[in-house]
Amino acid sequence: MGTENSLKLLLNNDSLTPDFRAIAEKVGNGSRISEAEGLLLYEKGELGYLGILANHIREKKHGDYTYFNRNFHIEPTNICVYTCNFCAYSRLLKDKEDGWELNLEQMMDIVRSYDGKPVTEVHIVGGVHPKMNLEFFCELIRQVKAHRPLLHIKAFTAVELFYMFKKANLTTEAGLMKLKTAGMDSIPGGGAEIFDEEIRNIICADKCSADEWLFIHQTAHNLGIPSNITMLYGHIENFSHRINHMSRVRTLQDDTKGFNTFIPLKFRNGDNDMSNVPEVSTIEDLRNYAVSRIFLDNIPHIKAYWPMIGRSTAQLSLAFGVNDLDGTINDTTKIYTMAGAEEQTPNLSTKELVDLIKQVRRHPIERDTVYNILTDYQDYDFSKEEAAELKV
Ligand code: V47
Ligand code: SF4
Repeated sequence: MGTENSLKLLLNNDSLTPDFRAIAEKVGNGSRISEAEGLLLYEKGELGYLGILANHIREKKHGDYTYFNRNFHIEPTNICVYTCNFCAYSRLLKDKEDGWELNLEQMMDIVRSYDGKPVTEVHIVGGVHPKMNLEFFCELIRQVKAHRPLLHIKAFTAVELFYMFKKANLTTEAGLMKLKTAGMDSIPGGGAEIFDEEIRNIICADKCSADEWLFIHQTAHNLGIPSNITMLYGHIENFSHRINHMSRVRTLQDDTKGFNTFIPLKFRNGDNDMSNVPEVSTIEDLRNYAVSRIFLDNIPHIKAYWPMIGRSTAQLSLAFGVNDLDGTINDTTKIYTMAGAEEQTPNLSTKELVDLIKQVRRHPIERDTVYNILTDYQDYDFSKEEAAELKV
């Protein structure tokens, strides 16, 4: 049954209350819901109802297309000057024997290990090391670009950037221009956590504020650097904090149009200072994806980060507004593994990712970082790649 029919059936249902009918009508005619309506969806929206609305929007925007890319991560260090309570990954400089610090050569070795492999993006993020400065990272980016000019470099959360620019005594604009000139192509969405100041002060008091995070992304967008945006949910925040977070995103996006993708990140409670906080259920994950899709009418893509939620929930999420599954990753990130995420060795070959998408009757599309379509995998013959050992 098509998405139009599902919405029609929903609207024909006499037991729909006026407020839920009004929201469904707005979704049907493509208009924006209010913060109060977003909150109502979180508080009282039933999973089936949310799924119909979110899927309607997803299919209006993207049909069955489900995007992924072929990427790998570099995590330069897990030494961090900050002490976010939810973070299982970072170590303070004084405990550095417990952590890692990669030098330029070691990071270039990682890049070179992908020579000849069809990856299109490197995602570089890590802890905020007091001694890894802007010059060091500009040099890393220059070397990566010199070695592989077509590799898209998505690098550094606003939290890392804020610290780097402050230490270098540069304005946000000047710092971003230096990185852009070195070859940085876009900025990932990490570090946003939850913008509400009260909650932010409890879970990550010492790093850049919500306004500072948003200002870095706003400036990046104005300089032609696209970015993503995350939301860490399912800890001590409540639904109105999530709506407030997304409302700030929506407002900035109206102005800049620079965000490509919204990425809800489920709080995982393994081995961190918030291990006493229970994790939310899979149902809550699906409800959250759906409300995000419905609320963020001006954000093109909603991503489920499969290493975090696992393959089955990632598949389910594709019926609740999600249209992107990030990338093959190749076991190159530790940030979730260390917090007890589903996937302890996150690694999917392209074929496995394609099969995962096809199993739930969606249409797998390889994209580049900014969503240009690279390959349609619906009827793809993998035998040539396998024969050439290009498997990633
Ligand atoms: O900001 C840390 C999160 C983020 C935990 O832009 C945790 O394409 C849950 O932002 N439980 C960094 N989450 C990763 C990130 C990201 C990932 C994938 C794609 C993109 C993109 C961005 O990881 C941090 C923080 O919110 N995080 N610890 C935890 N215990
Ligand atoms: Fe550092 Fe990022 Fe961990 Fe916070 S979440 S402690 S900024 S590595």
